[in-house]
Amino acid sequence: MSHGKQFTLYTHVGGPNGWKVALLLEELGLSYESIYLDFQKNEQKQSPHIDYNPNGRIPTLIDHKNGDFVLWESNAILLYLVDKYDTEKRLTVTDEKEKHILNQWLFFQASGQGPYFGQYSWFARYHPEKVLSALERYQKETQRVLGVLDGVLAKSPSGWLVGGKFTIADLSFYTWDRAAISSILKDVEGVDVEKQFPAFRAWHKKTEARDSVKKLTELQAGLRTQTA
Ligand SMILES: N[C@@H](CCC(=O)N[C@@H](CS)C(=O)NCC(=O)O)C(=O)O
Repeated sequence: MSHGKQFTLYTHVGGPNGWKVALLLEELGLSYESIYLDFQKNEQKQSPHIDYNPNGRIPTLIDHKNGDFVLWESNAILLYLVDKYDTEKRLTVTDEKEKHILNQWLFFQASGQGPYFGQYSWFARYHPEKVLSALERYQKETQRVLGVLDGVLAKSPSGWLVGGKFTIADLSFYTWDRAAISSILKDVEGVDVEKQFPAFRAWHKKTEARDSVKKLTELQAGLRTQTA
């Protein structure tokens, strides 16, 4: 076991998918050590990380109290953690239909939100050429996804996605939504997230106010200044 912590989390200072897992570990009060990989050095594609995760992308989690069990894909990790360690089922649901709805949101996040928001970041920061049509496509797709969430949340009496409470479904969207607000849609002419997607914005703010989120946002800001 590494330094007596139950989990090792391979992650990245800026990567939204890694912070999702850290947030749930915080929510569940589980102990973990984060190893921040350097993407500039391509550490995610090298040993030791690649030995655990053949996909070479973060996050990867190792559970030392469960025979050094290794898991990757952030939403698979969220499901594992609530299944095994959320004994009171605080952050998940138990009703059969609601379980499927929770999965629906996790799949939508992993296929419809993360990749599109992530592709925007790739074209904005790393792609060698400036491809305006690609940037516009991903900005439009980001707005479309926020519209889907806003429509559903506006009709939800609790203001949460499933089960009438905050669950891993809500948590799974948070970190990429933060990127949408602070970066992807920030300076887009004619776009006002607050006005266009009020139910989405209210939902995002409720998550933002959680202790786990406040703690890790502060930690991330500190790490960013160290690595800047
Ligand atoms: N579907 C995966 C996506 C993982 C992913 O794209 N991670 C990004 C960081 S947020 C990454 O490792 N990028 C580095 C690379 O592609 O080499 C998940 O949810 O875990």
